[in-house]
Amino acid sequence: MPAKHIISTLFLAILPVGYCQLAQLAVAAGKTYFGTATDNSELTDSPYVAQLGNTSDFHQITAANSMKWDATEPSRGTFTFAAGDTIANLALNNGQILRGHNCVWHNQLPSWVTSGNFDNATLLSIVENHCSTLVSHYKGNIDSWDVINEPFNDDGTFRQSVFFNATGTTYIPTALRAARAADPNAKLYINDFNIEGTGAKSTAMANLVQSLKSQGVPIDGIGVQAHLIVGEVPPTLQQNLQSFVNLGVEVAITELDVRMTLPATDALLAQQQQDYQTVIRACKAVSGCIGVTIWDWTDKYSWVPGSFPGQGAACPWDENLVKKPAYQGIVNGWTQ
Ligand code: 9MR
Repeated sequence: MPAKHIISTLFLAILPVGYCQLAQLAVAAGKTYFGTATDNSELTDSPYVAQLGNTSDFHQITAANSMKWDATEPSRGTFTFAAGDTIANLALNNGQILRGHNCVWHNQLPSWVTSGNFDNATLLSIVENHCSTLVSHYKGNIDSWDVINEPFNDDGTFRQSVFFNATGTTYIPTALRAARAADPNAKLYINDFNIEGTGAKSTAMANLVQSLKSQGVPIDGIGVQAHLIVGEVPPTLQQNLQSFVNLGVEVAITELDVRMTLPATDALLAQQQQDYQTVIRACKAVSGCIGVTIWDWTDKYSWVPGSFPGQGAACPWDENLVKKPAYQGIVNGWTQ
């Protein structure tokens, strides 16, 4: 961790609990960070930017889109880092920890990757070059990278992505090794959704991590996205986080939000408060759960309504940047 982060972390740790906000409480609970995703298009909104830079609540950020493949290598061998750099510089200026998201994902790929009909060896060299160049560019600035994003189907089989179809699972160690070589100090993660509770997909993730470790492939963490539904936090969450940690890796909650069917009623917001509290408490209880990131902090910029019509209100602040009961749920999760 850069010296700036160590100093801000120490500062957070000595504040009395009554004055504390989300990041301070996370540190007081022994965690490395509490943070949020953000996106470049949001950075023209001054009140939004002010709260984004409030390190008492957020001392970690993730770029929601601008470090993805379509943003960073839109044509083969041509790398564009301007948008990603904006987020990286914001983090640096604010003294916030930065998470890299992501190197290899089936989504948000440029068409030269999806339609290239590359053979195994060529696609592996493309994956290697992409990860190596991306991770090298941000070397020293990024604490953890989601090197592999969403490799599984919900039944625990491997997703039939362009990478899997050409290389089987070989793209996974190729990407991880390239990332390790590019920035030996960054922690390397595999990140997925619907691995919050126990089940086929979580078992598949555990088996993959175990197999990578037994082959000496670098892997440091499992990212549990936690795009959840109000009233449906899996009861096995804490147990599942612990079983991931027992594999010899750390875990992070990387993309937390809790959506509901609109309109948001008092009862739904109260349940959402409880759900946020349950998730935070589970991370608190598992020492290898190192931090939590919410997938943006305000409903104003949540991805949910765009992907699930009729649903939303998933974040701890509402569309007017006002704290919802969910905020108190996070506070309670860290403190109780
Ligand atoms: O928040 C991101 C949204 O702006 C994009 O339109 C979307 C495209 O798929 O990706 C969102 O972020 C996703 C993340 O990268 C991976 N996990 C699921 C997230 C929500 O879709």
